Amino acid sequence: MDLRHRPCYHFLPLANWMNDPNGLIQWKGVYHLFYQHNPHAADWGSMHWGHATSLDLVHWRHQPIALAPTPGGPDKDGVWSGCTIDADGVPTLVYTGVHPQVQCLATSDGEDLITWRKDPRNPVIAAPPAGLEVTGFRDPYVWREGDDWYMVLGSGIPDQGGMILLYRSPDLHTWEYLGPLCEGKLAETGYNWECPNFFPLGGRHVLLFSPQPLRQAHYYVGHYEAHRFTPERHGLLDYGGLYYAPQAFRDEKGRQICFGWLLEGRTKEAYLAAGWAGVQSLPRELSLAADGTLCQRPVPELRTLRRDHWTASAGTFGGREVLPCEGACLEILLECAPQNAETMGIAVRRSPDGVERTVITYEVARQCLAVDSRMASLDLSAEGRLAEAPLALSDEPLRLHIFVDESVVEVFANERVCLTARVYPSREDSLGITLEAQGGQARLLRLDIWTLDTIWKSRSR
Ligand code: DQQ
Repeated sequence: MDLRHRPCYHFLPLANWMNDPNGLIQWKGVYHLFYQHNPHAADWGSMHWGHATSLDLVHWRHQPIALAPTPGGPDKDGVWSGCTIDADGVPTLVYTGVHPQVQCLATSDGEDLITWRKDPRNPVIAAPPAGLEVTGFRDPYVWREGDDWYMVLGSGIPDQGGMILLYRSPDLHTWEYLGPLCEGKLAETGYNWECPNFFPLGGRHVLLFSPQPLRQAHYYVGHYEAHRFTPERHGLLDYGGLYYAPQAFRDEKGRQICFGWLLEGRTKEAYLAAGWAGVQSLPRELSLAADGTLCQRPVPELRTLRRDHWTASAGTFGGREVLPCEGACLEILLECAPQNAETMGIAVRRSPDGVERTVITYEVARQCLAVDSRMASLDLSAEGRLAEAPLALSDEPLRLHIFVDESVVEVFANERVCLTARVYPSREDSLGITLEAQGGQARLLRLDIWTLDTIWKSRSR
């Protein structure tokens, strides 16, 4: 296996393929992260549920595979995405078995959630609602409301668009279809919605979904009443184009925490050769701004990874300034405001001659934040891109919180826009950082940089 470019503090399995986060839960103090995993290759296929545990959302311990396909069973062709619930004290996984797509249960009697027993009555939902032709029927997300359980499933109607199906059950075994929770338009949000999450937040309801074929994670904030959801606000959880299928859960502190799958940004040949593919995003705490915008911030537990610290005094900057610190695993807090600059930002993973670089720039006139990874690597198997996000700043500085982790650059801007890139510099010395402003000067209000520790005890990362 090729260890180059493997992140040090973003979670990933020891080898092979990972995609969606599944079954996130804090059970008796311990955080559990399950995930879509192919243990046989660094490629999507033969879906299992991998498993890892953590006491702090930052340091993870690999656990044995939680669920594997059962030959001849309803999940013979794969154990696809789903959730974990506390069913009156019994840890219960609700997931999709294929093919065809059906909904199944598994329970654990241990407190450590290591061993799972599939329910002999599986599947508990054997087919889509009678008379409904659907583009997909998967990824259950279940919650308790009153005396009943509710489930949303990702789906869509051919030629119409994505749709969320809503079910209700008194006992997790018999399910009644209540109707569509909400639906989208084909031209706007694709033909099939995957991995729905639906939960209350800040007095409203939030729906997360990942529409095919868009490869984006969307959110709606809106109003839920009488089994219907009316969206009022819409946005993307991440504008980098490599973040998909997020899952959110409420932890014991009452925080709504979200992980998402970070795809590779290199060719399939490259990740097959590397022997690993797929990374989880950092855990992000979700909240709502007063206007209903979904806010995301990295959980404060990540500060325990901070090691060497460098800070700059406030002042102005213009042109390109090489900073006296560097690294491939960094946390950067940058606050700046345009004095008369047209663009301002910071470059990371930069080679001394600037041939390799990843540039994070705010363009003042267009009110646009961009992460440009097109020059991140001289290696042609790295698929760099220019990703942009709208970011209107009124009476506030640009506040960037940047996490560089070998091949991950995860950017939080003013707690309301996220943009993640994958970068694969070819040069060992692509570690530098430059502060950049064009067209004039920018005011530097704050710049703190820390090197970050690895979360793994050995180099097995
Ligand atoms: N990944 C799973 C599906 C889901 C998709 C299969 C989203 O359950 O719809 O690996 O990435």
